[in-house]
Amino acid sequence: MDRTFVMIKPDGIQRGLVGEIISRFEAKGLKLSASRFENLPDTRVTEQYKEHLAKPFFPSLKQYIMGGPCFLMVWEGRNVVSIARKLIGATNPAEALPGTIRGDFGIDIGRNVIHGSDSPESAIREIAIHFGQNELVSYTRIDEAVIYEY
Ligand code: IDP
Ligand code: MG
Repeated sequence: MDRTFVMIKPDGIQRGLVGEIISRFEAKGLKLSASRFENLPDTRVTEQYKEHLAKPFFPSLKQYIMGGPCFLMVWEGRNVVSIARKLIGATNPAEALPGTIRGDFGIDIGRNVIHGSDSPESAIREIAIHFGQNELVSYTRIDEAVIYEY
């Protein structure tokens, strides 16, 4: 099964969206394999967003992500990386489609509620930044038998 890294950002926590967001992933048929609620240290925020280090918005992005606790998750499922990105919606919530998390709950690009890995390679990299192998829980969800055709 594929895995992806998803993180509810501090604005999502403050606005009480954790349960709503987890529900959407669960209802889709994806499987939670790890989670942690924490204040992210500078080092992991920088590592997570290192592709954006030289961008003008990097300092404000870092301040945003370190502005309060985040809820970190690993989700599992066939093609979960692209499925999660679709559930999350476009980077700019003003342009994200209704029905997506950012489309339903956000307005500003700098307060877009949630992060999701953009490729299977990024997912592997990001999961390793935040979670140890021993934190990834392996189990079968009973409805997998009817969610997947094979
Ligand atoms: P993504 O989160 O949809 O993958 P990226 O382009 O990888 O989007 O940007 C990472 C994060 O940086 C975004 O989710 C958003 O929080 C922030 N960000 C991206 N572009 C801007 C911008 O132009 N202004 C402010 N923040 C931005
Ligand atoms: Mg990205």
